[in-house]
Amino acid sequence: MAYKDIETASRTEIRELQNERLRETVQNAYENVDYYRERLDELGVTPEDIETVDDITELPFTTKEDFRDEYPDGLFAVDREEILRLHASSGTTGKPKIVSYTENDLEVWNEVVARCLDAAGIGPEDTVQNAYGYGLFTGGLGLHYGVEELGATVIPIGGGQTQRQVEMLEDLESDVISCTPSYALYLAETAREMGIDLKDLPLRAVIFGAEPCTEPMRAEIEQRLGVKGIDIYGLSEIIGPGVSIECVEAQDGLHIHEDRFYPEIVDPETGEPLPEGEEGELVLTTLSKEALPVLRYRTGDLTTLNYEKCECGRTTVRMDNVTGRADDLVIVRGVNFYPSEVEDVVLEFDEVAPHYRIDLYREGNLDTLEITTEVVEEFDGDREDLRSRILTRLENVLSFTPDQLAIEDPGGIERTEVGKVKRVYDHR
Ligand code: DLL
Repeated sequence: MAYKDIETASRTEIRELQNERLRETVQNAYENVDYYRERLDELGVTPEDIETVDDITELPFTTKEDFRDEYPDGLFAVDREEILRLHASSGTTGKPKIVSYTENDLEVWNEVVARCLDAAGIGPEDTVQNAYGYGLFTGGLGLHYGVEELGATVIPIGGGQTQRQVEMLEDLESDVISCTPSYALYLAETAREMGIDLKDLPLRAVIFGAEPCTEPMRAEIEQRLGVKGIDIYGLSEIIGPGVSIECVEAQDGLHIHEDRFYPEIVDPETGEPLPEGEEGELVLTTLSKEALPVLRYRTGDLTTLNYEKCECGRTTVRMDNVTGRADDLVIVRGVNFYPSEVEDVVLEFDEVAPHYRIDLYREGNLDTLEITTEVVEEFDGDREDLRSRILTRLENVLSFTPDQLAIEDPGGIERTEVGKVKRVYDHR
């Protein structure tokens, strides 16, 4: 059952609401953000030109560079007095992107996260152990207030303290845990070392997100934790977690809260809109943000959109799971691949653990690729034979031979206890 009527409204009703909210958003951006007013003036576009979402392509894109250039608050549309909270996005280089929320923005955020949890089959009777990091990262507080909004119980444990997490899962009988997919696996490993099998606990779902997760990786999580793995998506620039989620009924794409965020798919190279169903870069426009209205944000995330009605009854558009970003593309000696392709191969082999790293070096003028994975505890076979079988699969999938494939002992690959996992190390 949908939390809000809008989730099952007709496409016409959804469109009407989007048109109205888009007009308000453009007005807000034009009147209150110098940056947008200058950009629109340059393009000769006035807010009156944008009547419906069909006119959205007249608007300029916003990029992560714009956030950096306007650091810290050049994109804000309200005065500091009206801002209740600031967060910052997890950038690894340069200045972070600072994002802000009015009282109303926080209410919207709580609402969309609560709607996500509801779609994931979570209700007021449930206890959610929130293992996303609290602080500037939007994951912790974003999920936290959504759980409370829904009327469920939240355990604000945050990231890390993995043994404590396992104890809490056991002692407080948490029904759900929210964390990154890589952390879910680490949790299962730690539990095992503590002599606890998570499958024996009441835990029934993991709300994972903030990182890509391939289907084999999801299967691994579900099997090791004895849970359903539900994918939640979001980004700080747009709101944080809560942009979209899979419904528990169909788990066939992530329902976007279209009354709050307007999605488009564009060609990552040219920025041209792509026909429905084609894979490209997700572009999002906020439809009701006050403090930080964002027009056509280039998320960098690759996905497709599906407007068919879902078997859960929701009529909102669904996006595919994001397994890669346009800028994740690895290019080695002219060959292109996404890390998710390596992940798929690694997970085909029961003899290796679902952990890997990719190292890129430059030797002279030559790029080299090293892949490292590790065997599972139970493995007692011939490592050389295993290595050559994995290498053959990698050659098939990547269409060239990695320069090195290392197979480490169990635990050989560093785990990420707090924050997002890093799998690609480009030393070039
Ligand atoms: O990661 C917000 C979030 C927190 C989402 C908790 C879900 C759960 P940022 O730190 O700004 O915000 O990073 C946003 O992370 O553009 C994607 O590249 C990636 N990402 C987020 N969710 C998913 C997902 C949070 N479900 C960036 N699948 C996004 C794949 C994801 N990638």
